[in-house]
Amino acid sequence: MTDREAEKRLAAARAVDEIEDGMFVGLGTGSTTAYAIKSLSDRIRQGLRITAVATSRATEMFARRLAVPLVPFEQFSSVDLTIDGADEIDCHFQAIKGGGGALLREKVVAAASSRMIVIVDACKVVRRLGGFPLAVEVVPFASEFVRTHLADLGASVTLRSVGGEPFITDQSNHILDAAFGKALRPIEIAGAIDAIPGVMEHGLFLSEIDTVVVGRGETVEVHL
Ligand code: ABF
Repeated sequence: MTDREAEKRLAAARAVDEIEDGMFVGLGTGSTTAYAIKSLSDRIRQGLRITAVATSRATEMFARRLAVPLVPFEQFSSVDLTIDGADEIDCHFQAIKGGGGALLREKVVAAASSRMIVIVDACKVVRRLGGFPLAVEVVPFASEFVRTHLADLGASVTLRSVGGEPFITDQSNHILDAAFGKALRPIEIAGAIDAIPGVMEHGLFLSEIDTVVVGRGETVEVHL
């Protein structure tokens, strides 16, 4: 196991320790959260009683394979505790998420959560956001319109594709990856993107995160 994978696993296990019997748990998307779901599955086999909601079809399939009891989020408006990853996170608990393409459901579940824990390996912690491209989910009808407006905001924009075809989200939308670089001013850019018609969601999480758990070497840091 690489150092990074070991760090992810450490952070994931420490976050799962925060889950209490009877909780309604939000499950994020990505490889770090996959470690958390495996750890949660072990706890469930040992008697922990929870129900969970998945933030993507990929997470839903993975969690079902591990016998994590899931319910459809459509019937709920609040979650006790969500555990999810991030692509970048800074000391203000502001993050760029969306590398995995699940940012819309991730943000809804994060906003519905009484407590949101982000779990990362050490290299995800940055002084300034922007090194990682910001994912923007758009309705296909508005893809070029939004691309143009993102470029006007100073980003280098690419339509996310897989095998030469546009990546399709769980909501049947497209994703534009907007590389703003370290000049990114998160609050200003988030407001500007929210104002562009056709945008469904973006990967700036500026107020949802309560706790950051960082795997660093052989240690784990919990930042409240
Ligand atoms: C998800 O976790 C995404 O928002 C983010 O892109 C991803 C990070 O993936 P990984 O944990 O595999 O680095 O929440």
